[in-house]
Amino acid sequence: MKNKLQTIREEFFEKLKQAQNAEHLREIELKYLSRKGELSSVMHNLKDLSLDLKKELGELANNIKKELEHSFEETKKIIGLQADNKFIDITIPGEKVKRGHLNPITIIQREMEDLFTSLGFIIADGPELESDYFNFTALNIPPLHPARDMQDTFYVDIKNQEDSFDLVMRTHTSPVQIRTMKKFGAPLKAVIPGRCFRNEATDARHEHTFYQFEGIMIAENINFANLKSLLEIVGKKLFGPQTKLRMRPKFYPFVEPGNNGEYTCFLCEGQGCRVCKNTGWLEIVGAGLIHPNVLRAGGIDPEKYSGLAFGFGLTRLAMLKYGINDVRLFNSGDLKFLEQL
Ligand code: FA5
Repeated sequence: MKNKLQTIREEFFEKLKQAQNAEHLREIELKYLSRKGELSSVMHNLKDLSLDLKKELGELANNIKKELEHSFEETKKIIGLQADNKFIDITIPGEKVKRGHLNPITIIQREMEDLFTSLGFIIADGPELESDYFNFTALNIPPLHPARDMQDTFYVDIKNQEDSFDLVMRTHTSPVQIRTMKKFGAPLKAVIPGRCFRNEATDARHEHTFYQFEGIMIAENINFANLKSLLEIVGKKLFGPQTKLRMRPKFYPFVEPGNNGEYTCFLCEGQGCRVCKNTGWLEIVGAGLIHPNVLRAGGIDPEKYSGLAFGFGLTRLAMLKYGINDVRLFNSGDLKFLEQL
């Protein structure tokens, strides 16, 4: 039996040396290493031997088995690598790298930024976690004023040994009006794109997280005509030269007079359709002349300067432009939604 084992070993290595492909390997495995292979059948016969012989030959058989299996695996690796290399065709074009693309909100934001920087506006930025003061009080919405109910948000209490104050996730980009006034003074032309948050019962048009695009222009003698002509320019740029603007009164505590800017619907051109809910008009921007209290909070003298301000819902603009019917899709993380745009 010892001889038989040695013969199997020699034959195995002879065959392995000659093996050139996966098929040869399969044959060797079947003949020597499989459950019905030669090695197994010798090991099976060990059971009829005396205890001493069983011990001696059993050990030998096991060692040979390990040796053959190890060599077999090594050869398999080498033949596998050769097979892989053999089929490399360097003339085949490489695999296409998948490119990402800009989010629809970023596209609209950049379009708006291009327009306003070409008109001499700077682009300003501010924190998303804002003080209660900048988000409300400085914008002429004092504590306990009913106007606070218009924009509920997420409050963050910061308490430490020296201090205790309220921070809020900003409900609009308007607090950056005050920050920009304090930093640059008047005259001033700035736009402020950014993310806002509200404690909303969400639906197809309301999200807890969305984007706005704010603008202010402060100088001597800024008046309503300046606001109207500026918003007309934006409307034509966004929706085409035929676009008309109408402005209707709306209360915002930080502007006086305050109003809602509406554009003729780009789809039906004012005739009435699904996009404009048959009104012919799209409500897109809140705007007005900056309230004197707000200029004061920004360190600007309202006797000398006046200003205009507006705030677009950037997310809603992207919805209109791309025909997206549910605002919640933007934050859904669903790549299928983003990839189709
Ligand atoms: C404001 O936030 C004012 N700060 C805008 C403003 C600036 C007025 C300067 C005057 C002067 P309002 O709450 O209407 O206003 O929001 C402005 C726009 O943000 C809305 O028209 C809408 O397009 C968008 N918006 C508001 N809430 C949500 C929401 N939950 N989800 C998506 N978009 C929203």
